[in-house]
Amino acid sequence: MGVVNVTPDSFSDGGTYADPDAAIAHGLALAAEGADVLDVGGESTRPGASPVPEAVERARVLPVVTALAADAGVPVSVDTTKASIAAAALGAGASIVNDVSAGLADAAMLGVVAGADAGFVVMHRRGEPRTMQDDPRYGDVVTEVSDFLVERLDAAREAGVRLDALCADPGIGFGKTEQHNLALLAHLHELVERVDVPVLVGTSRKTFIGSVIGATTGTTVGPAERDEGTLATVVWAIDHGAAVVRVHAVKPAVDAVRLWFEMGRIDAKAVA
Ligand code: PMM
Repeated sequence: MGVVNVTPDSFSDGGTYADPDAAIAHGLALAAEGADVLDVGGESTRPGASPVPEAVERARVLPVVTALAADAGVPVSVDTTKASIAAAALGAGASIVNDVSAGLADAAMLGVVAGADAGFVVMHRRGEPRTMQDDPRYGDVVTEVSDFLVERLDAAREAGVRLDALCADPGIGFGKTEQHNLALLAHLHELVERVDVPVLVGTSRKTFIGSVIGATTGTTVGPAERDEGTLATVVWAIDHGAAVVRVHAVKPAVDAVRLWFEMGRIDAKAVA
């Protein structure tokens, strides 16, 4: 899944593709690099971000969804917590809703997704972007995140979303410390088994990657310098059962996963 942020303030690529034409060109380039899905977002979810008014989000997202759904040749998802934006994007050709609130931010969301027979990504987060990194605590992060996802997947099914339209996401970096993120990745297989639907993992350029590298090198590692670290988490996530990885840099991820795949299927005894 390639990230297309049409925002002035995302932590990872803020402002680079705020103009719709630049975002469309970027999405087409990501599809050409091998993205199987393009995820278009018009509201930053970075820690500390403020909510975006509906009209602003709509104006950012719709032209980009419309163009990419028509021309990219891959499914388009819309990264939103608002049912009205989801409905408009689905009407404009998107086929998946990626909701970082798991349908909790807007009571109309599950009905919109079910009514459109769209795909739905259910993500775990703790708190709102403005406050979510204020000392998050868990007793057992893997179990608590898994329990939440199972509960929200059940709610989506009860609202009429088909089981085969659902995907679950532990929400790396959303109300989690570096240790919580590492624990969720370390035990990803347990979460994958628990939720029993395809799992999406989004580690790309997140703070914990910079922290881990910075702790050993004694430097500050900004988002633009986190792609190599991201790759390790991408291969790890796929190797531990993730079905989808959400990344900014698509080509390196596609290449790395191709190598992982070939290593996994080689029959050493059949090699002369
Ligand atoms: N991360 C971000 C935004 N949307 N959606 C899902 N499902 N999973 C994620 O991990 C996720 C997301 C934040 O990253 P960005 O600001 O670079 O898009």
